Amino acid sequence: MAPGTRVSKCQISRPILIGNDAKPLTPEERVHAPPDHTHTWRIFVEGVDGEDISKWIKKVVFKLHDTYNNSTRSIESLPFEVIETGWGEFDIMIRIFFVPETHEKSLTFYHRLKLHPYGPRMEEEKAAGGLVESVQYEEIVFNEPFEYTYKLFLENPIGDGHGLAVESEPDHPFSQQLEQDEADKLDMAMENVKKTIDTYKQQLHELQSQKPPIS
Ligand code: SLL
Repeated sequence: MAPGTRVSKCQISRPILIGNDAKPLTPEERVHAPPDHTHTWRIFVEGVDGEDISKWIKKVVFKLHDTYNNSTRSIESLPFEVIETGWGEFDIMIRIFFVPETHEKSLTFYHRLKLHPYGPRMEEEKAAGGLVESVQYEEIVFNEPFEYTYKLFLENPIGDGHGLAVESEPDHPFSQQLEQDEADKLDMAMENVKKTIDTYKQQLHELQSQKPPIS
């Protein structure tokens, strides 16, 4: 396996947790916070089972609501999190950038910031003094990963090994080669369409030039 090449016909998936916790500000904290702020909250991207995700995630950019100063927060080291206070719930855009060795494009996720007790755990959350948590489990799939990513995940299994590389079927539908073949076919089809249009244009031109002038 040569370095800097993709491991063909292989997929690796890695789970991450994207979420937030929040709790009402205490009277003491409210004194120091802006007058309309009611909660303190934390938005985060974390590994599962305490995995050090900075081995493959370079930075995480959290795009907060425009009511926040410097609403784009770029976090370039662990923990990938933003702690803030506020009064309202909103969607946070989360962009994950991978370390250059993976050669992977960034990925975007959304998380709805939860501040108040509701949903199936409402009673529990109320009993906990309004401490709420909203966490989503995501699985990032690396299709035909570069050798760096392949080795990294193979050498650092998490949990019961779920997320390790899986050898896929020989006719794996998403291989880079098949993708390139499809792109080539599309290019050829486009070329043919262009040629046909040119031929028709030429024919039209000839017909028009033969037409007797309107009297
Ligand atoms: C709502 N659509 O109405 C949402 C907007 C805005 C949240 C929520 C305070 C920011 C700041 C804050 O909590 N903004 O003042 O720094 O619920």
